[in-house]
Amino acid sequence: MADLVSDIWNGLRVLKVQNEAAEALIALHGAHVLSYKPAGERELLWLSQESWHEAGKPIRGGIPICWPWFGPAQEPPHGVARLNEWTLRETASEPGKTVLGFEAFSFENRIAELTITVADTLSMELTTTNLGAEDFRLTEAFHSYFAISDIANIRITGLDKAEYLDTLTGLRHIQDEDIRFNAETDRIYDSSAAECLVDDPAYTRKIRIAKEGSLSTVVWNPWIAKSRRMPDFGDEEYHGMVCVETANAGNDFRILKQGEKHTLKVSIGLK
Ligand code: TA6
Repeated sequence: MADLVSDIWNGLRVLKVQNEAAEALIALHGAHVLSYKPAGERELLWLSQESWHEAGKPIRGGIPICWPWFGPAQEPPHGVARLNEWTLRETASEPGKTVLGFEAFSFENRIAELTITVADTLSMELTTTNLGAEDFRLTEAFHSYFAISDIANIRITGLDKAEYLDTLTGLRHIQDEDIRFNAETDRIYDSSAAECLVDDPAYTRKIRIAKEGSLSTVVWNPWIAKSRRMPDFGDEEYHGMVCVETANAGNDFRILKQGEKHTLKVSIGLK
């Protein structure tokens, strides 16, 4: 059975992966994972009903690739990788595993090479190489949006006692216990290699987010006012999503000298 077919989704060229372990949908626009569903389980990722689906604009939801910078400090926010078309270079299949390798994406003197593995976990590896003569300060993230029963019902575990920057106030704090949500939350935990769980009792599941090459995790829910300010985000959609982003952000930036590489890896699955 062909485990990989091309299709069109909201006018975008997509790759549909279906194997014994899972199914996934990946747009070539931004090499953007839109959906990941382990066999017999409900969808793990969240997509906005108001998302844009066009060149030059980011898809709202799934796993945007923020590269070669993270955050709004530079234009466009979260870099250029998620705004451009990527090219599939090769695939490899075995029972319960489909591996997709993409052509290098280049921007100025840096390249990003991406591999996505769809199996009983979803893995993504992004390797940056600095081809320039100057040192390069890399920030990046897999900006993962997870589908949840309700933001009031869930908690994020794994970051207890971790230090974080509250980007809403600019103040730094130490996390006390699990992360729960009762307001806009936008935090960069930038000194932890820990794996996190999205613990969702109402969905009787725990989504596990493990990582390599990262000491930072970004946790975000826009809550009410910010949801209303975003044209590509429904006013009430904040109830059903949470971002747990696998990053090199905040104080966890990486300096790549000429010829140096850095790989950021995330593995997402059910505990
Ligand atoms: O997730 C962290 C964050 O930087 C938030 O501040 C918020 O802006 C979010 O990313 C979404 O950014 P975007 O550019 O995709 O609207």
